[in-house]
Amino acid sequence: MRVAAGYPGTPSTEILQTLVRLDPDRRVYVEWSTNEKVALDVALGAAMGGARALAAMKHVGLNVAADTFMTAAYTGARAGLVVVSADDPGMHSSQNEQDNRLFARFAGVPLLEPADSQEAHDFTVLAFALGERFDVPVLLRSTTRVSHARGVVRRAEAARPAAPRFERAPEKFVMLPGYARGRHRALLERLAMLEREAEESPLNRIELRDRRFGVITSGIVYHYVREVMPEASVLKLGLSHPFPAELVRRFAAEVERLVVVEELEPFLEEASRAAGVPVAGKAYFARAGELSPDLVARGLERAGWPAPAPRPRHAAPPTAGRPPVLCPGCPHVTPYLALRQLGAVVSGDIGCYTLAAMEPLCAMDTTIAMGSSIGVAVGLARSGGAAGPVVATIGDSTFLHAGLPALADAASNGTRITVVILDNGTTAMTGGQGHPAAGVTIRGDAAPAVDLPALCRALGVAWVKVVDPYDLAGTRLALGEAIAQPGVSVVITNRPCVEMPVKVRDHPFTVVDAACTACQACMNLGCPSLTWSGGWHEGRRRVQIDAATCTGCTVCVQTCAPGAIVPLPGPGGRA
Ligand SMILES: Cc1ncc(C[n+]2csc(CCOP(=O)(O)OP(=O)(O)O)c2C)c(N)n1
Repeated sequence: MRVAAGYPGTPSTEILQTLVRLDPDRRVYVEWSTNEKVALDVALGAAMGGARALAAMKHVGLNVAADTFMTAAYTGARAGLVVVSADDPGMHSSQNEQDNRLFARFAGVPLLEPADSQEAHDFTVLAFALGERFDVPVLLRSTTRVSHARGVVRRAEAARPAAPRFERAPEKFVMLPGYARGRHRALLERLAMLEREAEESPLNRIELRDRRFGVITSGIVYHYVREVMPEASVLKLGLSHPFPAELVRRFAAEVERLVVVEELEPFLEEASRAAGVPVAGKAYFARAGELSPDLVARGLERAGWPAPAPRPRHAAPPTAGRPPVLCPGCPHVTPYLALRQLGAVVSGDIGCYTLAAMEPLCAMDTTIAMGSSIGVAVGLARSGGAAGPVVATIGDSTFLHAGLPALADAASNGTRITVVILDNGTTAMTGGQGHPAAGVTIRGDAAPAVDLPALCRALGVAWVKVVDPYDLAGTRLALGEAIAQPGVSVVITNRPCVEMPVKVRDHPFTVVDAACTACQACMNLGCPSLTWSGGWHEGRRRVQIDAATCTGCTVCVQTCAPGAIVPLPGPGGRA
């Protein structure tokens, strides 16, 4: 492989980060792209140029890249092109749990479903070869449990692909209707050939054991089935689209009773039925959420199979429920505090700052998809139904990913909204990856950085202001001014993420217990360094600061009317 591109997103982020770690000699060109569509375009262009390429993204990223993906299935490429979709059943860290196996069927490309770390490696190697044999992009679909598993992996010899060479072939690469019609027919012919491949592929294997019980499954769920009912016969599908209908019919004829066990959509189940095998699956297993060995065992029981033996349990010590919180000193807090005070209707976006929707800030009214905040704000403003000023809040990475077209839309149509760009210089939510305004590449090299205020002006915004979010009054003032503008206004915050590149720390603060009037105004910040002290004042609890985690951002000091919050005396303190 010569080129790899992606946009961070759990559980896919580690793919490119690990690639960089394993490739210190820089034999592969690796980039964080501005968004997933750009990543897929980069990978497709590289493959057209004859270089093996990979594009990695989380499942919802494929929605962003879908425009390219659907047509790349027509063009194919010269060299292998692998698209990795890291799905997230159970929504551990996602806004939905769509099943991207359906994308393979939709686009008409082969689908590989690894079940563990070794298969993730082996299937990727095979995907390049398969893609080259059939001149087609290959979708490699993982799920959180596979993506985040660790295991010993035997690495294959790196292939020595032919020297890259771009050859002009407009009828293949220029998708004008006249050429695209031919390519659509080519895609369908290719699918018919791939169907034969799926019937014979060693990735699809029948494991005959007790013939009374047969399971059709794929991915991590294969291991769950093996764990809870090791005696069952299994048809394990690794190349599950195109569907090996004949193989499934053969398996069905070998076993007495048959169920499909799969997470999310009835993808294999419907295909089995279409192949004339009257099989059930979702009658026993939920269509929403992640499966587990326990849930598989219970589903098999529901199907009337002999109850699988109880599994040994590792008794986990009870833990207190802890909602996710913004970090101590997080610069995202004050704009939301101010927006609540200003009575704004806030359309939010996706990033750490989405936590502003939760207690105690409770300052976000909508969150949909990356970049949606600005378009949704336009719609809310145009609806005439918003009771206050309409404000979109969006992180710097998200703004560059999908916010630019919407801001140009708002500016060119003169819609009265305010956009707050929470510029912390990084993609914090996914672990601190660079982006085009961060000035750093995935390999840590310095890079030119987009000038966000200049960019907003270039998009047609006349009123742009940069504020220090650690200045509570200044932030409130700027936001007040912004929402008074007749058209689009933009406020950009300018403090770095407290975790980047190393933990930002200043002198910690402390609360003078006797001076604390227990007004609890500081508690509105939701800062994890602020906790209840043992002291009381007029029936209310006083507050204390955990000096070990306080970053010294001073925001709580600014909320404290009696002036009870002071620098911690002593070494490292200010007094
Ligand atoms: C289409 C899509 N791609 C990727 C993600 C994963 N993701 C969630 S938030 C986010 C960006 C966060 O960065 P930023 O907007 O700068 O906010 P921060 O977390 O730094 O506050 C990413 C990449 C996603 N949810 N959807």
